[in-house]
Amino acid sequence: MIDSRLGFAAGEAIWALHEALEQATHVVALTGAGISAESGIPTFRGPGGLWRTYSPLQLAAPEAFERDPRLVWEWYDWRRGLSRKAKPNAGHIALAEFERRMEDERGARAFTLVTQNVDGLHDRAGSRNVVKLHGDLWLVRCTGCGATTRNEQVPLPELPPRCQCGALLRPGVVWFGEPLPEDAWAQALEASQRAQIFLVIGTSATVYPAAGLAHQARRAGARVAVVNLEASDIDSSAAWVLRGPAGEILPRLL
Ligand code: BV8
Ligand code: ZN
Repeated sequence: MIDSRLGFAAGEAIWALHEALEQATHVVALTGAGISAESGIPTFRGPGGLWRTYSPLQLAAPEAFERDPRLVWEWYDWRRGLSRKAKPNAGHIALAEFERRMEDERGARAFTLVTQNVDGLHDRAGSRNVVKLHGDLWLVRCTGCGATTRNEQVPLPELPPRCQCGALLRPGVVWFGEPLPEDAWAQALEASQRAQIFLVIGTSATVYPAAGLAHQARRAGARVAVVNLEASDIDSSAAWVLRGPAGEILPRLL
């Protein structure tokens, strides 16, 4: 595939970016649903991203949960089942190995993986420091007493699940209109200010503030690289655009 801006075949763009990564002392990678697509988990906007006749934008929202907690939980129970069956793919694994190499060669905070995904596949691939901007499918939080616990039951025995205190449990994820976890956001921001290279992998870069991290990094001097199947809003501010599946590109790149 030819990248119009650089006039290289993707292969040469991969080489140029690989060289730049070799020199970098601080790298951030921001991932989205696209990196889990090759593990069989449908993306938000791509084919198969619909569940029954609902769009994620309708279901991943507090109003939907207020209105019909059982319906929302049926969707999350379905996604938990998919995520459990899914295996980390070569893209997840390449990022976990890159984290280890960067740590060995350049120290503990040389590489920061920031994800919008909630499926837990980065953790299962061996990534150790995963900044989860939008929470975690495997956490549930009580709408009454606020207790947050890890719950990996698939399927859930009853929908909607309830806390011992009797109140409804909700998925431990960030819905539209909800603030991001403060510590995760602070960590992502801090790493983005330090990065020389900011990788944007498998995301349509349409949801904020997550998508804004690449602009923050660039303003602080980073060069942005995109690995994505399709064009996205972020391409215009990228020094490299590698068009193709993350599962193929990342092992070659990293
Ligand atoms: C907040 C967790 C404020 C839940 C998710 C109007 C304008 C601008 C912004 C807004 C607006 N109205 C509202 C907002 C804010 C809103 C927002 O950005 N809305 C968008 C839709 C416009 N944001 C929020 O509400 C955020 N909170 O702003 O709070 C606030 C502050 C203080 C106090 C109170 C409130 C919270 C947003 C978090 C929502 N939760 N997920 C769950 O998962 O169930 S969002 C969800 O969709 C993901 O987490 C991700 O962030 C987002 C986008 O999905 P992607 O990961 O990018 O996936 P997508 O399908 O879109 O794209 C996949 C890409 O991969 C494609 O490009 C495809 O080509 C590519 N691909 C496919 N296969 C491959 C591949 N690439 C490589 N290899 C492959 N094999
Ligand atoms: Zn409770």
